[in-house]
Amino acid sequence: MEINREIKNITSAFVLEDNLTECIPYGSGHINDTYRLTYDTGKHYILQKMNRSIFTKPVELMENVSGVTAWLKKKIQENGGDVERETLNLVMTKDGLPYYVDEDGEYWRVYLFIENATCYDMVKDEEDFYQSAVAFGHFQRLLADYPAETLHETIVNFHTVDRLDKFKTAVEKDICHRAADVEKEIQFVLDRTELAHVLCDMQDQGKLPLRVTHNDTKLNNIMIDNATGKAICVIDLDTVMPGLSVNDFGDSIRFGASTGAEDEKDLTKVSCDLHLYEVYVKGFIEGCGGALTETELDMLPMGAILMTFECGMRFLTDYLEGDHYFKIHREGHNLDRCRTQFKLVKDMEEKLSRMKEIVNKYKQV
Ligand code: ADP
Ligand code: GN1
Ligand code: MG
Repeated sequence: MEINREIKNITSAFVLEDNLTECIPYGSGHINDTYRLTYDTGKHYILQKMNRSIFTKPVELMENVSGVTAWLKKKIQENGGDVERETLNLVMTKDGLPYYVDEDGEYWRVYLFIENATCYDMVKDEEDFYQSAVAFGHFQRLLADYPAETLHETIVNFHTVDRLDKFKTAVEKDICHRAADVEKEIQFVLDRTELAHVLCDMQDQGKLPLRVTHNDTKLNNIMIDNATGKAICVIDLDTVMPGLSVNDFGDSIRFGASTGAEDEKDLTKVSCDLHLYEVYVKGFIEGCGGALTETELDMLPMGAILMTFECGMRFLTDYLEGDHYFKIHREGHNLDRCRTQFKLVKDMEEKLSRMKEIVNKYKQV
């Protein structure tokens, strides 16, 4: 990407080196615009334009990210770890802020680049998946005593039954006239409206504790060290909010224990791999180090089903509304994504008792 005046202006607002030689789009996230900066010293940074239509409270969001990364830094230091690789590190602006607002009102931030580490979009080696499980579990544990009440709810009702209401509205409005073509998928949701209530009800009844959660625990939000194969850093902290541990577990299973990509068109390739599920259960429970309650452990399989259902419903809602939320790279991309999620839900519903047995096996260790 040509280093245009806009990028030069933005980067010069931050405390960075002088001679920027390259700025290229980077990664495969659905939400933010991410770039890798290279300076003539060879040093890299991550530059991100935060998605303003999704993150409507960017200042609060950056307060969350600053608070959580400072907390993690302290814990990593206490444990003798490498603070520049084991957590995200924000680069400040020359005005001492963790973000820069450009002339158009867009919010930008810069992170130190974590070198010699990779984010994987699919499980190629089950050890990577195990590592991501330990890392997300460990993230839970390190933040178990973080004052969760000081975190802002940056996206209100992120995992609640409100998602179902939004879906129903999208079907009723049908602004793109797409509903008639996806009757089967719509019915799939309507057949499971009770499912959408299960975890919210338990939370309301105080059966599941509120925790600091990541809310986007995909395998590609973990950086794996190229040399050691160990998960070193949990990234993408935009959705860190108070929430449920079972949702964090569930999102990892939805993405990483699937035998197909999130947008696979050939649904015969998509199912929940129980071996990978077991690998993750083991790693997550180990990483949490006893931080989860008995009920949380019992609800892990339900978390996997529900998060997959919710994500499929979100993809379908976005398809019906004209693909304004998730970035798409082809016609019908969100519908393809929805279909993989519903295929997984169905498969997990059939495998539920086995999924429970697997949790029981590790919870007794
Ligand atoms: P999105 O919310 O759009 O998914 P992410 O914050 O996950 O954005 O970043 C997108 C990609 O950029 C990641 O998958 C990863 O490959 C890369 N990335 C993000 N932060 C860093 C970092 N600090 N060091 C190296 N690569 C990073
Ligand atoms: C989005 O930014 P990314 O690609 O890591 C989304 C998640 C979804 C995910 C589906 C803020 O995550 O909630 O689960 O896509 N992030 C937001 O792949 O909505
Ligand atoms: Mg990401």
